[in-house]
Amino acid sequence: MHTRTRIHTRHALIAPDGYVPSAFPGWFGMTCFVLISPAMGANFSQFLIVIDALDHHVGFAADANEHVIYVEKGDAVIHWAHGQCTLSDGGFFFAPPGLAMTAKGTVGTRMTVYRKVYQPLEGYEIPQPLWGESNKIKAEPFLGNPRAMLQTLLPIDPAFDMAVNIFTYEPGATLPFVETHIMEHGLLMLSGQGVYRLEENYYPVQQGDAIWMAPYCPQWFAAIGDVPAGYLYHKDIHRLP
Ligand code: UGY
Ligand code: MN
Repeated sequence: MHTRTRIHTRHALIAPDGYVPSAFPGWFGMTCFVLISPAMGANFSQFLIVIDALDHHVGFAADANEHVIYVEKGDAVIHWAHGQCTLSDGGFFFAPPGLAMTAKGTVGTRMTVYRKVYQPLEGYEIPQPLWGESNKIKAEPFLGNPRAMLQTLLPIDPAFDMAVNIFTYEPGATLPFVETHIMEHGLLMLSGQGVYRLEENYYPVQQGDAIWMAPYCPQWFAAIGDVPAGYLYHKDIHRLP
């Protein structure tokens, strides 16, 4: 038997061939895979939720965690005490800490959720709920390379302690150097394929794979194949260590 999944102390590649769902009280009609979590040493969690039935429930209580929901495919309606919004393919929602919410989707909807304890910043209000569509967010060349385009989904504002970005590479494009940084990443391959360097390892990766990069995990990516390689990732930002 074989799996591409690798779990190390400073990084992990989690391939769909090994996914096993979790059960949570009150959640039904969906499948939830906790792909990354503090149980592996991360400072955040990354869930993949797939809606299986018309009658389903996915809910998050009001606690110290902020959440970002990204709809990879399908439709989702997010409800909270004072509002609601509808997301479709590429839609995203930011829920500040203290916001209880539910997500209702059509059958087959795939959502990624980032969940992390929010770190307040003196002098700044906790951000309000916010949502948008990634296909309306301008892509910028990464460090001047128009073949490696970056979209920044959340506002660049010190009140946010998390960035959620989409990186899209033309085949053959690469990260320009092996990055080593304090910021942690949780990543989902949205399209295409490539080779991810994590510490001293080079992994073939493809659509559907998730990756955890702990702080200071040396990282590099090269896109290969016939179609652009895209990934969604989160990054902790704007707070002194
Ligand atoms: O934002 C980043 O740190 C990004 N360049 N890292 C990555 O794609 N692995
Ligand atoms: Mn990085």
